[in-house]
Amino acid sequence: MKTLITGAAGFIGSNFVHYLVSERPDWQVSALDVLTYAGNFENIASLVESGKVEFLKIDITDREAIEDLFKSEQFDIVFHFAAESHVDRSILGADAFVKTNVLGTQILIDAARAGKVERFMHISTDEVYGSLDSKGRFSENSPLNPSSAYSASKAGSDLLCLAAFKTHGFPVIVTRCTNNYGPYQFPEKLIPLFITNALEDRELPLYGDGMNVRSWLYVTDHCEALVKLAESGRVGEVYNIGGEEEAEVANLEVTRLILKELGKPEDLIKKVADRPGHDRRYALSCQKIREEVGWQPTISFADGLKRTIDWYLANSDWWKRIKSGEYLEYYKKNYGAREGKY
Ligand code: NAD
Ligand code: TDX
Repeated sequence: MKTLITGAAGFIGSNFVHYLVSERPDWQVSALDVLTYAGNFENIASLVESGKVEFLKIDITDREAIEDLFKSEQFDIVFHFAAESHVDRSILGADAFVKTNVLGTQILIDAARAGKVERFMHISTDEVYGSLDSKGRFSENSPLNPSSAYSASKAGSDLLCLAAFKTHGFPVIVTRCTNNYGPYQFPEKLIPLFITNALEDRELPLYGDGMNVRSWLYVTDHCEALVKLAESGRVGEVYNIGGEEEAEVANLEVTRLILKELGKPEDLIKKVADRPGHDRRYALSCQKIREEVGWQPTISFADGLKRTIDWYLANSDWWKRIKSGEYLEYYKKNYGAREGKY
């Protein structure tokens, strides 16, 4: 099986590359990434250097380069992770989100269709459904109601994939997953940001009242779901992928668990001005994937959080290198104006 993974040097993409090499050793893996601020070649360097994985530095919005790739190599499956992925950055400026997430996805669809791929796995997000209050959960049939330019651009890309199925029979599966966490996550997202800030005895900037709820899924559980769906999911369908009810946790509680595990004081928590358009709660019904492909999460939130904290403790060189240069400029832009505003 010849497999192309886009966004392979990012958080979920790089975990997926490691997962495939270990769980499907007979698959040939090509890892594509343009290496934006969020892409880190180091995440997959050992596999590329040992010859297990081919690395392709290509921008998915470069139509000519993407078309040439699909003409020169015959891929059976594409796992499409490449995206601009951070909500706060989409609030500061949306152009890159529209370009990569919408146009980049269409360019890949066109090239993959011409290249006659057998499966195109489009990795999307629960954020396309918008926000819930304290009750209920979204199913695959819930209407799309995104709140940020990030989630609107992901919703747009989902619709382009489903349109390509209806118009051309393009063999696509759209997956919508809840919040992932685990090793190699860029320290702009809640869990790695708060672990690394706490380790540096810096404040943890909690948005609003801290009672927004996310449903957390350990990244290897997501990887397993994607492989199972590629192997036995139905094309033209959408599948939700999510954590168990015990993994639906308010941000304040996540923050307290991190501080407790690290033995750090709660006065590091600083409530700051809220994220504009901040979705209150996400929760998914995952009956479809459970019944059709027999997948369910295997790692509890308590266990996953401990593993994640241990990884950041053991890999301080990795995150300390990231938390410099461009990162510090972004941090000032996103958090500077929030100081003391809540
Ligand atoms: P990430 O930001 O860590 O990684 C994205 C990767 O895509 C980076 O390596 C980046 O260099 C690459 N990339 C960006 N623009 C590109 C371009 N134009 N051409 C080629 N490569 C490009 O993101 P992530 O958290 O790993 O998310 C991966 C995918 O999963 C995204 O599509 C995201 O919407 C989706 N998703 C993420 C989560 C989550 O909790 N992180 C949850 C559900 C769905
Ligand atoms: O500094 C912070 N303070 C804070 O209170 C940050 C970065 C976040 N938060 C809150 C906002 C959210 O309620 O924590 C929660 C999680 O925030 P993020 O880590 O930014 O994730 P979220 O906005 O929920 O989106 C994530 O899950 C769905 C990913 O970034 C998306 O790529 C994915 O689609």
